Amino acid sequence: MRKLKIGITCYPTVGGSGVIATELGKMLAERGHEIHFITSSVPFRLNKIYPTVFFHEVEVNNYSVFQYSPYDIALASKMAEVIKEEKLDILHVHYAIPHAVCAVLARDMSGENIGIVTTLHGTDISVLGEDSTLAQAIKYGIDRSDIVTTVSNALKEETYERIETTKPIETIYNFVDESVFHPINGTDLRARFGIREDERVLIHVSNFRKIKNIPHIIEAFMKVREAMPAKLLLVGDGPEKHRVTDQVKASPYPDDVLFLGKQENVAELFSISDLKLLLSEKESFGLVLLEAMACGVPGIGTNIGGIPEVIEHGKNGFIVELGDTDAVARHAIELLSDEEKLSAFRLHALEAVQTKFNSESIIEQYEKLYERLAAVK
Ligand code: GMT
Repeated sequence: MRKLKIGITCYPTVGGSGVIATELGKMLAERGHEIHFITSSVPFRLNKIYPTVFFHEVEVNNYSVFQYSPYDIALASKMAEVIKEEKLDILHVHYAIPHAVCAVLARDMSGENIGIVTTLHGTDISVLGEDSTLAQAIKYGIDRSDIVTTVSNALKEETYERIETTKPIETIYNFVDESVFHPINGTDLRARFGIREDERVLIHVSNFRKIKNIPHIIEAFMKVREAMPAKLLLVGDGPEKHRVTDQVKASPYPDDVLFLGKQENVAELFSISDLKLLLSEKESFGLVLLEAMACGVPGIGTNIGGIPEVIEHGKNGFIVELGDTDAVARHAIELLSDEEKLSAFRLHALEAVQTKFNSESIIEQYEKLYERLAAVK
């Protein structure tokens, strides 16, 4: 296909949407496209130099008359500048608010007929879509984009339920960089954390927000711990941390829960784990589940949003109803006490990453969208 100049905007410092946008940009650059990140800071996963990846910083004017600094206007102006100066073919924005709206404004400002692709990631619909002050702006961003994608079919359905739009929406699943997320052998991490040979390791990685339901994870883990020696690794930080710490202190096995805080090399932590838990009440996809699966770790997740599209129940993990910590514990104990079954689940998890969520085929799906759009622009 012809090599394109693609602008990418995302939240550069946190969250799965920023991770996907950055990994997408890196992989597109490796396939010969020219990538222009238009963001407020260098995306945190952009940790290597690529000759065809450029960063354009959005700077916000803090003029004293502003009660609130106008980030959205600054972003749209920067987008318009980059569209014109770099002669972009496509602007791909991740997360509807404010990015899709800014992209539409930037197209107008630049006077160029640039193609806009908007990828919805989850909370931009499931949380912000509930807010009446934002719903119209989300609809506007969706309707005025040329192509809209979601990261799961569940999110597509939810978008139609919450936002009054008839815009065709396409699902393109998330992916991981398989050169980073793969089983890492020979690590002495288990020993360094004081995890004994006979102990099973369960892991949860998140931003510790309320919707992640970490209290259910602790509850389920304690039930597993009753039945077998095990440790729970809690990776991440966020608003629920204090509540969770108190819950663990009051639990029967406080020493078996390890708070690791924010970590960079989560692939190493997944690689010493046997089971990933994600018991969220909202989750459009659950990228962390896929990261764990890529390291050969099956997951237990709630029957919520896109989670059942990632975990195949009874094959590479289990799906449970929200709040049913007995079911989580039952499935976990069943799996963790059967070495043969656990190995089969591990293999199926790896297989799903290589097939359904294969990064190359997912990048190709995005390329096909860009190609389609560039042809009519
Ligand atoms: O909720 C998060 O963990 C962050 C959030 C974000 O906007 O970065 O994640 C959303 O996008 C991810 C990448 O597409 C998805 O894997 C997460 O499931 C989704 N979070 C929610 O829907 C709550």
